[in-house]
Amino acid sequence: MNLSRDQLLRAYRQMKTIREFEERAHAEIMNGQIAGFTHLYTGQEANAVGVCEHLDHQDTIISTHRGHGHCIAKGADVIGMMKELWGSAEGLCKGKGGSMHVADIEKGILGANGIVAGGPPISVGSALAAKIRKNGRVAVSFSGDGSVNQGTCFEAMNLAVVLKVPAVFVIENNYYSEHTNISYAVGCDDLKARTEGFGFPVFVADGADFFSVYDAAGKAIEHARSGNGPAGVFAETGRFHGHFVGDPQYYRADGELDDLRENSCCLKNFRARVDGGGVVSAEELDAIDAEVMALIDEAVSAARAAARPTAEQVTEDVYIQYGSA
Ligand SMILES: Cc1ncc(C[n+]2csc(CCOP(=O)(O)OP(=O)(O)O)c2C)c(N)n1
Ligand SMILES: [Mg+2]
Repeated sequence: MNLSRDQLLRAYRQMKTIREFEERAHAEIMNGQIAGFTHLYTGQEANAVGVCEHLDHQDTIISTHRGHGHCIAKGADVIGMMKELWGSAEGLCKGKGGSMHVADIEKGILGANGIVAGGPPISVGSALAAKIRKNGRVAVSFSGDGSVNQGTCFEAMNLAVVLKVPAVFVIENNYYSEHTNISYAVGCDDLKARTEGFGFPVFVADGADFFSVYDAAGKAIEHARSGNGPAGVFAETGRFHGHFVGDPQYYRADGELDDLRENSCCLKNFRARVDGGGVVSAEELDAIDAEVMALIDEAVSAARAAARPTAEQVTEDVYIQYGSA
């Protein structure tokens, strides 16, 4: 695959940053330091990074309730995000969004989104804006296996084809919608085929493998950017934590989580893939690990020390102008 050394190092750093952001957020929530409801993305990092490495700040993404990874992959400031989780006035959204509503319009991050399948229709709007303005941008929505049973998702996919807009629908199949397995919740055996039934190509990826996602996403994004209308990416993936932090996960099979961490870890897979290739060394990846850990420590210290919003600030920014994004 045609990836430069810098691109490889950057992709690994992004995945590692998401992993450690999530693991630390998990620990801080369990310690009672972060309030609110949180869904962790750990295990799915290759999907966010494999897609967003094809995008720049002009392109847009719309995320989900499990959105930290998508936002970091798209370039959100990690310290600002940690402050946001802490509910600080210095957070990316002044502490008013929290985990499920991180957004950064300047970076093309139209927001995490607590409504399952709320993202695909927004991405069609953003893609329509790109088509009208002829600016070559694409609009990506991330959503889960649970989202593809929602009417909003069907409507968005159909409308994207009808309008022939540069929308890319990334479906992350982690096999669960809350606690319900896909085998119970989805009425057909082939979600890819069902999605293609709307009339656009869908590229399948192994969501534990950055290179697989990067390849599939590259084809989908190229298709959309070239004016051919929407495309999809369908990634098989696994989440290492529960649906939400605190989920006892009684619905998991014995050994399922251990197996996921052992055999479906994108960081391990990345290391195995580049090992011995002579382009990136294990020592360089170790150095990145250390830098990421230092960044996450810095983010937590900064979040702990950051100012809380005042009572007067509660009514500020209730309505906001989003500019041209
Ligand atoms: C419209 C809507 N219905 C139900 C919910 C409750 N809910 C929150 S997350 C979730 C499951 C989503 O599953 P999936 O799309 O597979 O994403 P994942 O949690 O696996 O990342 C549900 C049903 C919601 N937030 N919005
Ligand atoms: Mg799911």
